[in-house]
Amino acid sequence: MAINYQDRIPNNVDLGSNRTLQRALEHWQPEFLNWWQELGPRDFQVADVYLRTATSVDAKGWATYGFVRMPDYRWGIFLADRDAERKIGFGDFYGQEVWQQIPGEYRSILRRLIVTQGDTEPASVEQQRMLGHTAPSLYDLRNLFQVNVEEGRHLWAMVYLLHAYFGRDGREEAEELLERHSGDANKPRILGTFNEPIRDWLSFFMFTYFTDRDGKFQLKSLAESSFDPLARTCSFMLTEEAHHMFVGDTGINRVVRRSLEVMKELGTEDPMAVRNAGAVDLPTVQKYLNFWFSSSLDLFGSETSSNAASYFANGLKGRPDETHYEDHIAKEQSYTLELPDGAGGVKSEAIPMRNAMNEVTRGSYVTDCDLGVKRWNRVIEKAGYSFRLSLPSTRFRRNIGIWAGVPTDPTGRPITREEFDARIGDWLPSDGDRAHIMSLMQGVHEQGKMAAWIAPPDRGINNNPVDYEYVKLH
Ligand code: BYC
Repeated sequence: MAINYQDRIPNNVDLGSNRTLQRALEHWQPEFLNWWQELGPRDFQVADVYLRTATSVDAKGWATYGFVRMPDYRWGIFLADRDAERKIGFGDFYGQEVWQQIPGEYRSILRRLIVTQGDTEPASVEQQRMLGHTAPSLYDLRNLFQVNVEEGRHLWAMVYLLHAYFGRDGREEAEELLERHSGDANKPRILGTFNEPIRDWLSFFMFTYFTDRDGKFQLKSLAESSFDPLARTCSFMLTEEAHHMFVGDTGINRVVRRSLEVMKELGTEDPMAVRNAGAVDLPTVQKYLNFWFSSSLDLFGSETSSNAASYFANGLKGRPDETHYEDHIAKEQSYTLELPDGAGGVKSEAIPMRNAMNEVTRGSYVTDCDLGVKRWNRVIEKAGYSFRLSLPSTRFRRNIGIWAGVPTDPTGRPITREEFDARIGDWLPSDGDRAHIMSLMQGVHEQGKMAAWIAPPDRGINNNPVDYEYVKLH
């Protein structure tokens, strides 16, 4: 369905026919724009950026490219087309008509889910706001801004639902989405990872690989929702999300490739030599990976969760790719968890499957994360080196769930707190590692140039060359 760009707020939900809703959203719009100016990408608001904008939600028209100043980006409300035949795909209401309105008893839990999802979107823009200055090329600068404007649009997607379906409570929540800020001591963002600073591009690539991938799995779970407008919104958001993970995947690949080139040139694998030559050594890549992967694992919530069980029972939030499962009721099944036994060991416990839905989704996420690690390792192997990157155990450095605060090594073996503290610098970025990465962060804003710590991408955007002027700075 085509998107109406004549309205002040582009949309394909026939906003014009609901004057009250339209006015409420038009009231929120300037607050969003103020937030964007204050906490969006710092200092690049007058640059012309080669951005893609959705013009329809079907496969052909959703990506149209052109130069846009970010504050003029057409943020809007786009839902995937409605399937009149769609039925609830899991839980206690399996097989019934999906809901176009929210049954009263589920209002508050659904609002909490939508607010939590919505909170992450502006949070990520805030986290990344200083990165423009240190971009390794115009190609990367453009990708950063593409990610940022789309996260802004994902905020719009959730704000539309809050305004359209939750009345006054929803309007208040929409305001608060612009009042909490990443890392703010008094009003932080809701989920832990979204309060972590992103000061360098290695962290940005790790975030877009690991944290945006949490987004993928959470959106897939919500795209299964019995509340049809939420499902349709999330389905369309997923098409935009793919590019964000591509930025992370290829970004890490390019850092690794450059590291390997330097190792070849120098004839050594010595991390210090690689650093002195102005690249990122592979052990540091592993430490950043450990940090962002473990933080992103927490975003799935506790292994055993009565919230997750009731989301599943009510059909509000399912498993990603629910159709791939045989039993959509999941009432009789159990799931075996491995948890700390309180005496430095590990024990097994069977819990009802519905309570384990966070863990099920986390498991699918880990499998997906590993695909990229395998691809990066193939690059290292092809270059003739024996170093391998790997995902740490899901028990490692957890802050949420049954392994929260339990010291383990990256293989998941429980260890003492003393050993953990003594070895932390081998596993997570130390001050020295961070200082080295920061020392590499010198912006390269000249057309056709690339920072020395990262290899150029294989291809440019939308069939343009890599050295195209993706951002016109004035
Ligand atoms: N940090 O039963 P529990 C994305 C809270 S990313 C802090 O364990 P539940 C994106 C939890 O909220 C996708 N708090 O978990 C990526 C709950 O608090 P309340 C974002 C945490 O409820 C990159 C309490 O602990 N979308 O889109 O089953 C760039 C007990 O909860 C954390 C969603 O998350 C944490 N890590 O599941 C831009 C989807 N983990 O409510 C965007 C919506 C848990 O009792 N959210 N808590 O005060 C949800 O589905 C669920 O809230 C969670 C937690 C999966 C997060």
